[in-house]
Amino acid sequence: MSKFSEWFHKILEEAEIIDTRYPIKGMHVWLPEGFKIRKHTLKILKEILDQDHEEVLFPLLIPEDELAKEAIHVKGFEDEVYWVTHGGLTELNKKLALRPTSETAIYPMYSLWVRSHSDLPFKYYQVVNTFRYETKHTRPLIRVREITTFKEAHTVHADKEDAEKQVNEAVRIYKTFFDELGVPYVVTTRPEWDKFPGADYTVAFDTLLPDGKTLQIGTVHNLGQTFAKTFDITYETESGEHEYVYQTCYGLSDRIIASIIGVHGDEKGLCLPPAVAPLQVVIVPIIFKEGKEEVLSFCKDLEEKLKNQGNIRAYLDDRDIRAGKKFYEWEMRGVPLRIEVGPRDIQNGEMVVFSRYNLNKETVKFDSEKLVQDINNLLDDITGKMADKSWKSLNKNIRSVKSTDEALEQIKGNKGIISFNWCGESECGKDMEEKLRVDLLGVQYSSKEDEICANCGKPARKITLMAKTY
Ligand code: PR8
Repeated sequence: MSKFSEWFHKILEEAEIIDTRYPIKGMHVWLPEGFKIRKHTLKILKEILDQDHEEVLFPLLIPEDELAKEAIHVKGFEDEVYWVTHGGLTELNKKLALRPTSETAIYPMYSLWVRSHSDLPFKYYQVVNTFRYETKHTRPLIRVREITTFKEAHTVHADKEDAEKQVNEAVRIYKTFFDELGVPYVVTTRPEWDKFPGADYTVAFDTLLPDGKTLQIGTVHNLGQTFAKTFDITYETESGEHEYVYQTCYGLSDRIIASIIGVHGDEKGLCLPPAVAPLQVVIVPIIFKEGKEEVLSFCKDLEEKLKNQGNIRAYLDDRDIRAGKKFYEWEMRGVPLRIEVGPRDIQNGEMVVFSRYNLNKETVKFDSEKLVQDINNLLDDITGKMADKSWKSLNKNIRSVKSTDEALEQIKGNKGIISFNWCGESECGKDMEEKLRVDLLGVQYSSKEDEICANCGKPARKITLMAKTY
C-alpha cells in the first residue's frame, strides 16, 4: 500500500468518515461526520444544478431487456452488473439489474415524455446509489461497488448544437462546483478507447492526489443520437416532422468526497474547506483556576453569536480535558478555524485564531460589533487560500515533455501529469500507455502550431495529458 493509501484509510477511520468493515467488499457505511461532509457537498451541487435542472428519482431496478437494448452501452457494463433473479423463492421471469448508471432506466420514460419541440430542452438529474461489480482493486470512496452518491444528469435537446452547448455548460457547472471546494482539476476529452459506453465523446475532470496519481472526479458525455435511436426518443418539429433528439449526460460520485479529503489533507489529518466542514469554527476556552467562569461564559456568548447571527457552524468545546488534546482532535478532523480564548485575552480584548490549512496562529483584536463579519471574512479568506494552495500544487506537477524518454524520466522521478504533443492516432496512444505504464487522460486542446508527436514523430496538433491513474 502506498503512503497516501495508508494515510487515506487511516483518516477515514480516525475522523469517522466511513466505516469500511461492512461485510460486503466495496460497500461501506457513512458515519455521522462523513455524512455531514457529504450533505454539505451535495447542497452546493444541488444549488448550482437547481438553477436550470429539475430533480427526479427513478427506480433502482432495470429490466434486463431495457438494459440490453443499447448494444455498446450494455457491452461496456456487462461485467459489472449485479442481477436480481428472485422475488422471495420465486424465480423472476425477467431478470432485473441493479442500475450501474441510469440511461436505460430513464430513457424509455423520456421516450414517453418527449413529444414536441416545445418540450425541449429537458434537464433532469438525480442523486442515487448505483452498483458496479468492479473487478479492479476496490478502494473506499474511490472505487466502490455501491456508489452511494451518484449524481447523474440527463439532458435532451432538439439539435446537435444545443447538445454541444450543454456539454460546455456542464463543464462550466462542474468547474464552479469544484472551485467552491478548492479541488483543482484538468479537463480533457478522453481518447476513443476510454469514452463512456455509447457516447460520441467524453469530457473528463481529473484531479491529482498526493501520491502523484490522478483521480477521475467527473465526466460529461455527449451521447449524440445513439440512445435516442435505441429508445425511440423523438419530437415533433415546428413543421410537423418527427426527429430524433440529441442527448447528454454527466455524473459525479463519492470520489468528490475522496478528492476533498485527498487534495487538502496533510499529516495532521483532514483539512476541510469551510463550505463543507461539519464544524467551521471550534472555540476552545483556555482555562485556569482563576477566571474560569468568565472565560466559559464569554466563549458561550461567542458560540451563540456565531451560530445565531452568522449562521456559522460553531462549537464550544468545553470538555474537561487538556486544551492540547482538543487541538489535536480538531486539527485531525479538519475544522478550518479554531478560536482560543483565555482570561488574559478577554482583558486585552483579543483572541487567538488558528487556521487549519496553514497551521498559523495569530492574535487578533476582538470587536464585538464586527465579530461575525470578521469570522466570515476569515473563513472566506481560508477558502480562497486553500484553493490557491491546491491549484499551485497541481500546476507544479504538470510537466511538459518532448519525447517518450523524457516522459519516462519525469514519471519515474516526479509522478504527476505529463503534457505532450500527440498525433491523435489510437494505436500510437495505446503504445505510449503501454511503454510508459500510464493512462492517457485525453486531449486538453490543439497546439497552436504543428508540432511533432512525442511518440511517433508524426505531425501533432493535440496537447495531451498522461498520468498514472486510480
Ligand atoms: C456515467 N451516466 O455513468 P461514468 N466508484 C466511485 N466512483 C466511480 C466509480 C466507482 N466504482 N465508477 C465511476 N465512478 C454517466 C454520467 C450518468 C452520468 C465515477 O458516467 O461511468 C467517475 O468519477 O463516467 C465518473 O466520472 C462518474 O462516476 C460517472 O460515471
